[in-house]
Amino acid sequence: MQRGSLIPAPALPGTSLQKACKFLVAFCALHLCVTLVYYVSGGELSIFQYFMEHQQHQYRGPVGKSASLNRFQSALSAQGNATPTEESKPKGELPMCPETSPLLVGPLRIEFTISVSLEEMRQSNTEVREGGRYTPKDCTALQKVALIIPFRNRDQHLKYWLYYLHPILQRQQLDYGVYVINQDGENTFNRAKLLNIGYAEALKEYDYQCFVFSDVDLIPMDDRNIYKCYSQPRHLSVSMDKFGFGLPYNQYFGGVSALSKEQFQRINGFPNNYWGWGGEDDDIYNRISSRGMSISRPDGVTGKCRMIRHDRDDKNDPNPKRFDLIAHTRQTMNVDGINSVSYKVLRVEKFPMYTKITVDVGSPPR
Ligand SMILES: [Mn+2]
Repeated sequence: MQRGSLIPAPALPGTSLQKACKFLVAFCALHLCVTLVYYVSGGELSIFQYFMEHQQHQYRGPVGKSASLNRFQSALSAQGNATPTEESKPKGELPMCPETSPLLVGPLRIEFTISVSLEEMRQSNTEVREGGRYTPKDCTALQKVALIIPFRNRDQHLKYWLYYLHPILQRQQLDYGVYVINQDGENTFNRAKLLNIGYAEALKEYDYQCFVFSDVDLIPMDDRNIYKCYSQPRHLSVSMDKFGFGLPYNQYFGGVSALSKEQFQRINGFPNNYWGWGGEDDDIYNRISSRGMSISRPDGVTGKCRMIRHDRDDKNDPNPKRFDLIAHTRQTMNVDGINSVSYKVLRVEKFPMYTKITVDVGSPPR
């Protein structure tokens, strides 16, 4: 005999109140469930990513490897990657970074009156590795970029450059390394040769596909000005405060520029014979246009940048031969460039925020 069916529950007063309470409890439970589901899926979709990664492992090989091993292997397979702009399927466990980084913030306040220290920089950029190397940890970067800075006696400028650029480059989700190419000795400065050396030396360290050549005193004012390579050689410092936030002339290619490995090879790199200030950037422009390429640029707002004001350096006077040299770019570019650069590496120093390569570049011909 079933007890419940025969013995009716005592008729309590307020049955309708009980019903209302039950309904309220049920409603709260439902609300809790919905909130939970929303919270879980809203958390960067991590559940779905985990699910997708798990599936990829099943396709790619035995399950159950440690995450760090998988990451190591994905780094290896990414190194064998052929082209920088390739939008391929995820390599290993990480998906490709998005075409536009979600971390960008747009216009930036850039000032050179604050005090900056390397130690503070190290503490606020904990993911930057020794030698100024960084690799995004949540996705595979679209490009491996070497930043090449020609340098001599500009430590204060370099501090500002590192202070501002490291956070920007990380937000741009680049797999990058910073190389300061330091010209040893007191001979006349040779910017373009230092850039060639930076290209060659960076490639000895890592499979870089893109090279951004930046003066040490130029800081972008907007992180949407991406320090990467494009289908055409890129001029990035298009809107400098020094020139009233515009181009000094249309063919201007100085300051900050980016060339892919292929673009750089195609023009035989940069000229080695420009000693002293000026002309080498115009020579590079001529090399590019004589190979049928054009210059790609950001718009004038995105391309705004600040130059740290300074006096002209010693041993970097305007080069009186520059106009003659530029006139002969087309005849000389096949014999003078990355194919003929001669130098001696004196020191390679790994600092927390950058790699400093000190080189003997020789002296100008008499
Ligand atoms: Mn300058």
